[in-house]
Amino acid sequence: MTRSLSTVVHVLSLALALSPASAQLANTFQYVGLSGASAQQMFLGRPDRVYIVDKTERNNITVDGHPGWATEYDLQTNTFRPMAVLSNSFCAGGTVLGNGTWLNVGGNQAIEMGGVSPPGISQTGQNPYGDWDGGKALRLLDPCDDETCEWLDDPALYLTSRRWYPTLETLEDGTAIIFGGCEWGGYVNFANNNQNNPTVEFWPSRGEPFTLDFLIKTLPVNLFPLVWLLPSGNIFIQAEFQAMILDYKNMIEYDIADIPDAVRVYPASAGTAVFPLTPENNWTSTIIFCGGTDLEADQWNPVWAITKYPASTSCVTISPDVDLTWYQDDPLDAGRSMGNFINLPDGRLLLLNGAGNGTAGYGNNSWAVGQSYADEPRLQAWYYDPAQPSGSRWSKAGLTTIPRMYHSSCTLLADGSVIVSGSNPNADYISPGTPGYTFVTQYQVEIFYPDYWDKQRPAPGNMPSNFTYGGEYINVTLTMEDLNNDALNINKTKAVIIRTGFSTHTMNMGQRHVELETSFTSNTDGSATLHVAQLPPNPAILVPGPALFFVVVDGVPSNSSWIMVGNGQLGDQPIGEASVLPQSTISAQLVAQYGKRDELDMEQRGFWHWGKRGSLLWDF
Ligand SMILES: *[C@@H]1O[C@H](CO)[C@@H](O)[C@H](O)[C@H]1NC(C)=O
Ligand SMILES: *[C@@H]1O[C@H](CO)[C@@H](O)[C@H](O)[C@H]1NC(C)=O
Ligand SMILES: *[C@@H]1O[C@H](CO)[C@@H](O)[C@H](O)[C@H]1NC(C)=O
Ligand SMILES: *[C@@H]1O[C@H](CO)[C@@H](O)[C@H](O)[C@H]1NC(C)=O
Ligand SMILES: *[C@@H]1O[C@H](CO)[C@@H](O)[C@H](O)[C@H]1NC(C)=O
Ligand SMILES: *[C@@H]1O[C@H](CO)[C@@H](O)[C@H](O)[C@H]1NC(C)=O
Ligand SMILES: *[C@@H]1O[C@H](CO)[C@@H](O)[C@H](O)[C@H]1NC(C)=O
Ligand SMILES: *[C@@H]1O[C@H](CO)[C@@H](O)[C@H](O)[C@H]1NC(C)=O
Ligand SMILES: *[C@@H]1O[C@H](CO)[C@@H](O)[C@H](O)[C@H]1NC(C)=O
Ligand SMILES: [Cu+2]
Repeated sequence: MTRSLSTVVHVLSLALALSPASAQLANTFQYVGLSGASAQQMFLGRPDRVYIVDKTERNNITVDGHPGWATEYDLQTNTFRPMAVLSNSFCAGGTVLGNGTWLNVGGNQAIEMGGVSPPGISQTGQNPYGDWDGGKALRLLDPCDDETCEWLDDPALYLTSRRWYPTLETLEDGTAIIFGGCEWGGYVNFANNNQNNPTVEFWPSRGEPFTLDFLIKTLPVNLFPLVWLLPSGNIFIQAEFQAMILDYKNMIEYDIADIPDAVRVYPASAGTAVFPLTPENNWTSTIIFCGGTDLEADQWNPVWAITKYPASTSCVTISPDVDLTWYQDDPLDAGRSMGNFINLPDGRLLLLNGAGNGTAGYGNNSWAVGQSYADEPRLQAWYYDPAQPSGSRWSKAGLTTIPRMYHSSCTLLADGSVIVSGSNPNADYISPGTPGYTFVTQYQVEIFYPDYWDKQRPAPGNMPSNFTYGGEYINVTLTMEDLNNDALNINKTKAVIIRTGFSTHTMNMGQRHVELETSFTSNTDGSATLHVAQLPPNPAILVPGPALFFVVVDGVPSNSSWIMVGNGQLGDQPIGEASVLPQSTISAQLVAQYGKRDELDMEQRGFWHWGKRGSLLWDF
């Protein structure tokens, strides 16, 4: 390819990027449909299916003759299918097991209109909403593509203790561990309410629940404790201002230093996530916490105007397996409670949703906004790039018009976009336009399209459908077009697995981004084979179960393939030797040819930026 031809190609691709159909989507939120039930909880269960679970309330769907509180959302048609859930799944937690079954755990007693549960009301479905007591509930779903699957919500499978606001995490063998919660709910877990459930248990059960001192010491702010399995096989837990490491195999607790600046756990509800675990960082977990509120233990009694209290701007990180120090990170542009972090395939994080003042929760206090304990919706989404130097990690993403307050959720989708829905800081359904309510029940589903959306997207061949721990590497093929017509881009290509997690209360339980080791063989025509290692031989880096596999070329992700990590069964996973990759090869001729092209590209990019500022040169 000659210099002048590549210039033409480049200008043409600019023209394409500016065509109206695509140029409008990057960095925008688009309304796509209605969710049927408000998305308090949401997860991607199949490549084109998102599952939504709400608390029992007067939703706009009917199931068995009463309002329903779960739907399946079809991403191809943007329509929903009502689904039956027996019990009140109010503030339940969830995760996906190593065999692909999703769990939804806990909830509240049965309620009537207005979200109230007067003494003596039926706990077995004999009320207007037909809901059963969900306090001990354990609900199972095997997602499907043919609209036949239903939640299995069978009291015979229930837990032995009540858990309202429990956190779930999946373990190395694909089973689940369930943390904490309380018996009867409330804004926080006031010690004098005597309803704390400071225990941990497994599912499938391994016997009596185990009491954690940590979940007693962290009262009253220990609901939905923040929990991550670490590559060491220990578990990191954060609640109130405290933090610890749990050796869950021996149930030994190790306290570490308090988290600086703010409470991050619900209802302070910071945005939290794990940075990508990569070959460069030796698959070390670094966890980030952004926002929350600096309310002290004695300030949680909502007798004062919490909605006027600004949320925290503080961001901190910790890498618990290697260094127990808390580090300050680039702060937020403005305080945020209930921000939600999404791991993007290109290695950045997206922060969206939430509010500038107040916290999660609701009530009828005179100072509440309607019933909301938060105000000042944060409509601006941000990218956070852990690869950038300190001081320049945040950049603006997109702006929505829909407040996503308490009880909203979001998750990455298989095509690299992000679905956002929910918001209902109210005891029951509140319709748009209800006087006195700024924050109504939200059914609108939006998709956020990250800035890579409009770029030439790679469509590699031979995308895998499963990964093992160690074992033979695989080959994925890329054409010159996949490499954006630059043969050298094969050396900027990454292979990434993402578990999207179970989204609720601004946590995406189990969300993880793991980059695999790669090498490549470049062909003389500029196409290439990407050699992709299996996962490192350690299931604690990425637990077994369904996930998304992306190939990312120079920051632009492909559509993902839907994969099963591990052997698809619960139990110890087969572990092989770490994959041994071939040496990377690329012909000297390609380097000479495309090396020059790269220099030309740099000039073009400079020109493009200048043109954009002047906004005259590229007005196609
Ligand atoms: C409620 O359901 C009706 C009938 O399906 C539909 O027309 C309407 O748009 C829905 N409203 C909301 C807010 O979802
Ligand atoms: C996964 O394992 C659980 C626990 O044994 C079981 O209830 C569920 O049916 C299994 N799912 C599949 C798809 O086999
Ligand atoms: C707030 O008041 C409304 C209207 O009276 C009632 O339906 C609702 O249950 C109350 N909510 C709470 C959290 O007390
Ligand atoms: C990477 O982490 C593993 C433990 O997960 C450790 O054994 C190994 O020494 C580390 N390698 C480097 C280069 O730090
Ligand atoms: C949010 O908090 C700030 C700081 O306390 C206050 O100035 C502002 O008025 C609050 N906003 C609302 C809508 O209450
Ligand atoms: C990605 O998938 C969508 C369908 O979900 C399809 O329309 C699009 O062409 C795919 N893009 C690539 C680059 O494979
Ligand atoms: C893994 O994928 C390969 C190739 O796509 C397939 O041949 C094999 O049967 C799969 N294994 C499992 C356990 O699904
Ligand atoms: C992968 O590609 C390399 C060379 O490009 C080849 O030697 C190897 O046999 C291929 N492996 C598989 C599993 O196709
Ligand atoms: C890939 O890029 C790196 C650094 O940019 C360079 O050191 C390496 O030699 C390149 N690999 C090949 C095979 O060209
Ligand atoms: Cu809640």
